[in-house]
Amino acid sequence: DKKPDWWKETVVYQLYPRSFQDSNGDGIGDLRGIISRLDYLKSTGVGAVWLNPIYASPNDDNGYDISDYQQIMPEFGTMQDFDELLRGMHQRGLKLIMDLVVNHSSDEHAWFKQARSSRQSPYRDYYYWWPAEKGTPPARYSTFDVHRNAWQYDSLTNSYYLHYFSVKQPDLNWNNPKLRQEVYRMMRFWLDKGIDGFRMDAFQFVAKDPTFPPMPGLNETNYTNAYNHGPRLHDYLQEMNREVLSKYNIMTVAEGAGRNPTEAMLFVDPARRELNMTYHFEAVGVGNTPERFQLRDLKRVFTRWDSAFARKGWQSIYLGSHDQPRITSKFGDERPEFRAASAKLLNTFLLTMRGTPYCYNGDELGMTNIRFDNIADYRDVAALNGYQLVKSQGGSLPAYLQTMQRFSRDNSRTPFQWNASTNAGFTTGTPWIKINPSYTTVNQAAQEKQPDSVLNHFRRATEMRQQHPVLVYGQYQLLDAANPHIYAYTRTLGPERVLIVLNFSDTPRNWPLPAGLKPSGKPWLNNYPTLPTGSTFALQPWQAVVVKLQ
Ligand code: TEU
Ligand code: CA
Repeated sequence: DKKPDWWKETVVYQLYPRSFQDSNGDGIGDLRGIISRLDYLKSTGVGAVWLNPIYASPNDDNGYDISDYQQIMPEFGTMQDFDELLRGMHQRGLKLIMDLVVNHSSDEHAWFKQARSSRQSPYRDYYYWWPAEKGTPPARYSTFDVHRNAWQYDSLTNSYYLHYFSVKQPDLNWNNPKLRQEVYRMMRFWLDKGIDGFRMDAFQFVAKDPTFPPMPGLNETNYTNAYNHGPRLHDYLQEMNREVLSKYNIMTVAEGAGRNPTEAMLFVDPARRELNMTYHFEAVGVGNTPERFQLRDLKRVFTRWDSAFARKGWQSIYLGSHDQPRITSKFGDERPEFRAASAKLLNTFLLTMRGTPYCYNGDELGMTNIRFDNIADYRDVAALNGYQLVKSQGGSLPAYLQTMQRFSRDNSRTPFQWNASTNAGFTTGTPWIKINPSYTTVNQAAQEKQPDSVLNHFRRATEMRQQHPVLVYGQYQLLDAANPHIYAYTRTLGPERVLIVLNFSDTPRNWPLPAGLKPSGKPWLNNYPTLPTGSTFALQPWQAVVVKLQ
């Protein structure tokens, strides 16, 4: 009776424009570079591309500090380039999802320049201010600030302004209906061009109590929870849905999902008419520990979130992004003998869970962390300001650099590895950030030629998901929950049942099939030539098998 939701059946490819393809030799990826790679994108089997911000920006936070929402960043190209990109994508049946960054703007946005100029400015109320005559404002934590203080004193009007992120990212005041209408107008501008949706940056943070009640004990581990779900958040989303989203056939996904699955459901319950999807940080958080992650924790998190959405709502499935280290380094095994197999296993996982899969560019090749050992190599404001903080506190800089080697966001922001020529085919100039030396062996051109490459495995996986609705809609059931090395589950839709078995370890392992499960025919997908058969699967290191059950 009802048309299926396209955004449930598609695979989203997250594309970091700065690092994807440079077309003019300035060392910075750009829109014409992306245009030149559209056939490649199409060939991977993804259906939608989420572009990180491409709007005018002084680039304090690589485009997440926007100075004009309706202009293209000159480094990335022109509005003509954008229109051509969108046309080229639509001609190939690819959807385009844009980043919507409206928790904050740049301090160089015209609104903020006006707002800071005078307490009487009509734009004053577009941002949050605390007049200094009221004393020091109640403590708020900022994740990127060198002092971790979200209040910045501005002498021009003797007031503090609020910035949850960097000092160049003042928070927009969503309590102000004029601001909200400006945002909706801007959204319509892009939607009327024909874009297919928005990924809504840090959206769970937009609602704030303008009286700023005290939040004692705020720190880097609890600020996300504390800032989540401020008053009227869902009023704003319902208003936005009424006035903008509901008028278009688009997909919306909020970064941040509240504090738990129950809060996440409030964003996506269709009856509430807000958004289609959110994504949470619990799964990626499992790997952000000093020790290597525990597979049982990963299973527990994914299984808990799946069950919360089993009857209504929809999830996003991801392991990596431009904010996270490379998935192969973090959840797989980057050693040369295991890199490819583990990357294929992780992609098998992403494409066989219930929810819309998100692949971060380069993960379809199994790219790995770069591990800079010098602070001068870093570009990320978070890494650089973190270094300043440790330094000013007299902390251990070597220890900080060691942590950054594992967790820095720059690990996943190095240029895409197209081929083995100079600069990996990314640029003819000097790249804005160093290229991972692994490009001589790990690159798209080489993988294109190898039938069993990570890339070609990714293509088989997207095609498999496309062909089998059970992998999109089928019910998920975890098997052998306590097993510390094997992640096994079934997906079931009507009479059809599929088994997925993933050996998350560098050791061959035997996995006895639970009673009653009988494979039927050849696996749909397998990252080894050997087929596990019989009532026990003899699995190779990092082997990943998808097989239909009788
Ligand atoms: O990230 C929001 C967010 O919650 C981040 O603080 C995240 O926890 C952090 O990057 C992990 O290191 C979004 C964008 O994805 C990020 O790239 C931006 O820097 C941030 O918003 C500000 O716009
Ligand atoms: Ca360029």
